Amino acid sequence: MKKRSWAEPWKIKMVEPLRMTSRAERERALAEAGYNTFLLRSEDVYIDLLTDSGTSAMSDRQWSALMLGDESYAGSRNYYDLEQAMSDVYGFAEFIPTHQGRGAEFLLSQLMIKPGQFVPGNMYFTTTRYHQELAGGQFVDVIIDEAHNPTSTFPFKGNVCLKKLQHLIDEQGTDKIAYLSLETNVNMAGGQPCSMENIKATCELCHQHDIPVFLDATRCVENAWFIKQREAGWNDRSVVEIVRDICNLTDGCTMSGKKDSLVNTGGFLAVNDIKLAEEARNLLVCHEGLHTYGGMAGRDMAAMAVGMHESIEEDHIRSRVGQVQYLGEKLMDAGIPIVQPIGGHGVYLDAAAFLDHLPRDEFPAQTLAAALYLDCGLRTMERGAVSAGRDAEGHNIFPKLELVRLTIPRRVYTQAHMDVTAESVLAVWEHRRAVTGLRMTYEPVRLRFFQAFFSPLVGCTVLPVDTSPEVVAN
Ligand code: PLI
Repeated sequence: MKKRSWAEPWKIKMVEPLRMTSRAERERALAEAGYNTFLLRSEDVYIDLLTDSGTSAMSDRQWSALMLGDESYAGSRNYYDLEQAMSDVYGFAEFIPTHQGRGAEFLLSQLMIKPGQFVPGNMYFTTTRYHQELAGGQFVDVIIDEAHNPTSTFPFKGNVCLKKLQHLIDEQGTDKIAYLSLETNVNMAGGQPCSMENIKATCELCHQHDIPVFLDATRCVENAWFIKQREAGWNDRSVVEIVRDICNLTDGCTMSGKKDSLVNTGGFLAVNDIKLAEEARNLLVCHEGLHTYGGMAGRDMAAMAVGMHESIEEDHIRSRVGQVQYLGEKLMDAGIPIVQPIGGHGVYLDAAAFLDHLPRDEFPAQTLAAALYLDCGLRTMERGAVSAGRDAEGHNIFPKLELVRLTIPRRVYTQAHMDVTAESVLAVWEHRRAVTGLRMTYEPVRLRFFQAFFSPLVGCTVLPVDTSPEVVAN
């Protein structure tokens, strides 16, 4: 049968106008933002690929649900609907709503980690590791080596290395291990999935040693899609069945609803152990809110319950991941160094290879994100040394992966936006040798990437060539 083009399973009902800026305006905005894309005003951004977190376009069904928000302080109807949706999709026994993912990470870390314990995980995530350390724990990376190699095309680069995990257990003993933190579709590795085979083997090994496994289910639906596409024997199973199969192997999860669940805010902790749930609810009321809203408004919970069900519709997830693949393939075809295979929620530029004339202490990824903004107002995010922060001795951590993430919000941008994005990356690629580095001039103590300031090492810009596009009608 002849292959046909496909399009998104939705049409656009409302638009949000975007402002086009001049190169002079962008230079000014970037300097005011200390060369940190987190500090730009969104009105100075044309295409915003900073994050897929909280940036989804909601459906008309979600907007309608919003109007049915029950804003009672206690026992909101929307809480029970969301609890039911979580049970339908993820299947855990106990549901604790939080304002967003890091609220759940705080609760889990405080309750499960004793000071001095280790928390193995398949690569760090910034807020997750922060909360583990705040509770006195120490993160240990047990992801497979392929995950640290941007050019490896291994299809499940999110997998846990069982040897590394066994080594930690043998060396430290089970009492020193709080739990295993298992992230699906590993963000810092480039949106790379874990295989079902590896999840099963990892959970078996942990449970043999009475080590609980907590899932970071933030992008579990995207991971399930990759299992369905890439892992032998899973193609006939639905995405929601695969999500349930993953969750059934674990003891609970933290979740940022701002990603897979297609809402602008919200999250939860879900566990099977009733006693742990009770302790979490006790802590929740001190930090987030009552256990029937946990920091969310009733209308937020209503929209999330609908979004959770929409997230597992196969046409949705095919088109969501398909759009990311479209952009990734365009960049790969043009010879741009990106993390392979193309991830589920974004395309990650290998900034160390892209700007291979810059030393790591001139922050190539931060610099590349700044240069991309200057070209046409494209906003991206550094995911390299600045995000990694400092080690216990205060030295800068230089992770193997020095990346710039082009993160695709769900249901927001069109194929033409993807084309413009690819052209922008290509324009900077063509002038990459002219790009000069940055130094950090202000460094916050915690999660420094959000608010750090930088300044150019040479002259007053990182991209001395004006690559601004001349816009033509097609
Ligand atoms: O931003 P939160 O607090 O709702 O969620 C924190 C969080 C936890 N785990 C993972 C894998 C994340 O990706 C995550 C947040 N990610 C952001 C903000 C991102 O831009 O990727």
